[in-house]
Amino acid sequence: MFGGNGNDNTFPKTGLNKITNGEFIYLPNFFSKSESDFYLKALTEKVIWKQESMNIYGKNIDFPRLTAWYGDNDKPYSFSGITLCPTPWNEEILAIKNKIEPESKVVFNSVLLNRYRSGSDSISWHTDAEKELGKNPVIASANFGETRKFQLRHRITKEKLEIELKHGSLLIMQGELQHFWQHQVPKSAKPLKERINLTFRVIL
Ligand SMILES: O=C(O)CCC(=O)C(=O)O
Ligand SMILES: [Mn+2]
Repeated sequence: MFGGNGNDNTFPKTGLNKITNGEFIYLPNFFSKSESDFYLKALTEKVIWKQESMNIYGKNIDFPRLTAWYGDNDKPYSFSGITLCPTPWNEEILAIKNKIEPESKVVFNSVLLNRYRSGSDSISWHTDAEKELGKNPVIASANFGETRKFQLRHRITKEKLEIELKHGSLLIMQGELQHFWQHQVPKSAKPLKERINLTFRVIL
């Protein structure tokens, strides 16, 4: 069962949510419907999407999603056994960045984009706690397209929380969250449309 500190009806709250060992800001209608429709189309068409793969025991396994890495610095970023070099910002991604920065109180220098083509695409349990993100990183996650479940799991207590990330929502993860909680977007057996997620980060 996924809970929310014992009270499912009020979780997550719009705004700041403080949980054990971390906090996040949840803004379900951060982007208007027309802005969200515009960004979904523009990002689908203009982003340079890549099918990355990971070598597991000598076999190349495709990631179950398409990815892209944009940013203003030339420091490569490594995760899940791959290293990505940033593509320079485009107009739409910069506009999204400019809109979320005042809310996040951080100036981001890079963004990882994930494109989930259907319910078969997913991202499995992980933290965004690589050392180049520093201690207690602020990560702002913008969502366009299909609603997907975003699940959090405490690394010690195994407590689980779930947030539905819908078209136009913004989730800002901060505090100790990345050090104590893993997160995932699970696969779904339901037929689901495309979803694009952008996680803005500061690479030190
Ligand atoms: O798609 C999402 O909501 C999460 C993506 C994510 O966790 C990541 O890219 O590190
Ligand atoms: Mn992540």
